[in-house]
Parts: sequence; structure tokens; C-alpha cells
Amino acid sequence: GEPERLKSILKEEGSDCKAAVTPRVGIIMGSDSDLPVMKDAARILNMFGVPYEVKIVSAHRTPEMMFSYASSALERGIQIIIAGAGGMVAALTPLPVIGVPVRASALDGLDSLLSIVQMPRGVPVATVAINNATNAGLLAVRMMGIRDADLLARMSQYQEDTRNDVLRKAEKLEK
Ligand code: RP5
Repeated sequence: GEPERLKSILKEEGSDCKAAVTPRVGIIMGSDSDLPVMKDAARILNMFGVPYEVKIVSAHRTPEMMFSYASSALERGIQIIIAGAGGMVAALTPLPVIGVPVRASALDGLDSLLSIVQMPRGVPVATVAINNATNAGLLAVRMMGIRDADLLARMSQYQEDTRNDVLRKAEKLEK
């Protein structure tokens, strides 16, 4: 069934969202159709060993759930929320919200991008590129790195690995 399919998508990313530890990051999205994009955030958090949870919460289809999720996130120990969109969530929590514009419509994701980036003054959502949930995960890790020396060190290592990866490829091309 559908829940099984979702679980198997997350399993591919080695999801530890069921872990007994308190999640530090909440990954939320309006529909299971966003999961193929949003799972990249889960993959990054797994890579950095950050506990997270994944939930389908729709501002439009389940507004009560979205309200209770966003307004209780802080007291439940969540530090950062990564959302497909996220404007309403940011209005309901003092936590940092990172929005991922998901390409889901006839407008190629530009509609999602503009709806997230064009927030009214006072309600910021940190917006990443269209479908780039990887960067949402990385930004969350960087934010946590401010108060977590271990994560900060791992981020520096990740950057070095990325750099070496490019250098290796460049070298290969020159041979
Ligand atoms: C949004 O509408 C969802 O987050 C999704 O990106 C899009 C389409 O949802 P489905 O019709 O595929 O459930 O609110």
C-alpha cells in the first residue's frame, strides 16, 4: 500500500526517522508526491547523524494538523523545520524554517519558488533552489553547527570532500 511505498522510499535513504532519540529537524511536506524531492534532505541528515522526523502535513488540506505541528514543534525539541513551502509554518513558530520549492505544477516550480521567497516582512523563510532539498539539509546542518562543534567539523569535512571530488574530476579530464 501507499504507506509502505513511502517507507521504502525513505529506507533507501537509510532513514532513522523512527529512532528513539528526539528529532532535531522536522521535514514536512504537503503531499506524499513531494517525497521523492524532500527525501534528499533526509539523506543529508542521515549522513550527518542528525535525528529527524518526516511528516505529511498540508496547510491547505489538513490546516488543523499543520497548526498543531508548527505550534508544538519548539516544545517537542525540534530545532529547525524543513518544509515544502513553509510560509504558514514560519508564522506559527519562532524556529528557523527552510523552504524547498517543489516542482509540482504546470509552472515548473516557479510558482512554488515565488510563493516561498516572497514572504511578508517579519516572517522569513530561508528558501533554497527548486527541488534542491539537499541544500535544505545542508543549511540545517550549518545552522546547528553554530552550537554544535561536532557538526561544524563534519560540515568542514564535507566541504573538503566536495572540493576534492571536483579536483579529482578536473584532473581526470586533463589526462
Ligand atoms: C501541494 O500540492 C503539495 O505539497 C504538492 O506539492 C502539490 C500536489 O499535491 P498532490 O495533488 O500530488 O497530492 O500542496
